[in-house]
Amino acid sequence: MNTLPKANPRDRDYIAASNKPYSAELNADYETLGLQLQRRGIDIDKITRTVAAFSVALPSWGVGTGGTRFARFPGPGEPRNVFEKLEDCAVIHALSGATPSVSLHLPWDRAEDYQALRTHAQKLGLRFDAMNSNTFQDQRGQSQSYKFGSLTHTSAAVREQAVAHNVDCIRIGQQLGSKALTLWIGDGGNFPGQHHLALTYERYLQSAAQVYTALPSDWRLLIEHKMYEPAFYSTVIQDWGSSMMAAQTLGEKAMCLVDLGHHAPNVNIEMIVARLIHAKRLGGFHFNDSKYGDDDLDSGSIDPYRLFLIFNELVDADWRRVPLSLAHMLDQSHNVTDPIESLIISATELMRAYSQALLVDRGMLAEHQQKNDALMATLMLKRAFTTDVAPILAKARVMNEAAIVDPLATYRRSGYRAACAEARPNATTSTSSGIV
Ligand code: RM4
Ligand code: MN
Ligand code: MN
Repeated sequence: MNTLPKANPRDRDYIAASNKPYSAELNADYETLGLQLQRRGIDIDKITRTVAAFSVALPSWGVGTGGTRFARFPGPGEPRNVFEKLEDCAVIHALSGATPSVSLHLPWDRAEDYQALRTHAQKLGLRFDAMNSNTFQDQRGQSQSYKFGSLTHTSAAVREQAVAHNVDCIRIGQQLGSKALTLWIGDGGNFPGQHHLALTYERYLQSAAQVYTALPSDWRLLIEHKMYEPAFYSTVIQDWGSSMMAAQTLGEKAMCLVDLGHHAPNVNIEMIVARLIHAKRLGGFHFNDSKYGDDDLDSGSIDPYRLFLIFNELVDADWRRVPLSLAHMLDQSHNVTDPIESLIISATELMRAYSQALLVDRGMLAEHQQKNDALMATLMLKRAFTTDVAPILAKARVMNEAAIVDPLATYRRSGYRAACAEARPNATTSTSSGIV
């Protein structure tokens, strides 16, 4: 394997050559697992096909090195513009087989020619997922400041500017073939008394209604809540209750988006998911992980069981034939790793959690629940979670075009990062703090 030349990881031949040494091993492992699952009444091929059909959108801002409010330590060869971000996203998709779409953030991803951007994406085999607006930073040339809020600001002029920016995001998204706008605002206060809690929410509803009105008929508005940060005392859309009431007030195109990192530690997120499914307002996810107050660690890196329990709710809804149409996206900040590597692994972790959730024997689980056999019920989940599904994941990648057996090793061996460092000589060297 070491004799392979440095190569473009998007090259199918390179991927096929990388797969070759593993295929006999994989077939043997897959067969063994298939027999084990058969004894549990599970058809492995059915699971693999379902997992292979899973996909998650990449955050355009995730392919650059992230930072904290203290510092940012950029890595070599970072993408310098949205076109280069898409190239990195295409590498992630070629290797993971699970990330065919990209979510853009404006104005970070502003381009002069959106048709050209769409064509570029098509050539790379990518499409555009939800658009993300940004009214948590001031933008060059704008007349009003968001220092004290945007859609909920006390000043009508600021609110109008924030609404106009969101409408602009929709219009640009239409040119790109996107079908959703994700609305996350940082609005909120740092001091008790700073904001009138009730009136601020009312202003949110009025502004959000204007954005909602601008949605094309086949678009959705995904409302994202976040407990705190940048506001530290009273964030306007701080929880799923505020988000769901807003969605219900706005109309049926408005749905709630759950960013896993936007909750207090130990919050039972899978229950929030279950409630939103019940209310028919679950619109999608921003996947990541967290330990304390952070919201952007790699998916599955801290608490893979929680990730599994969330997927368990989704699979359960499917089992009960509750229709769901979800926008899945990774929303992570990679401060100490190569972002491409983190995103490949994160996409894989989602597929792992999904596969494990598909292994739960739901009939048996329902029986144990009915009989109040708490221990047997919880063991049904543990049994699925502790199954090593690696052969399913590898097979799903092989089944997907341009999929591979060991994505990370193949990426590293290709020398892509070093090639980027040469091809992108003027990548940002800024060491200032920041979210991206
Ligand atoms: C926020 C939130 C948004 C994301 C920004 C960059 O915490 O997660 O979804 O757009 O960060
Ligand atoms: Mn998010
Ligand atoms: Mn976040």
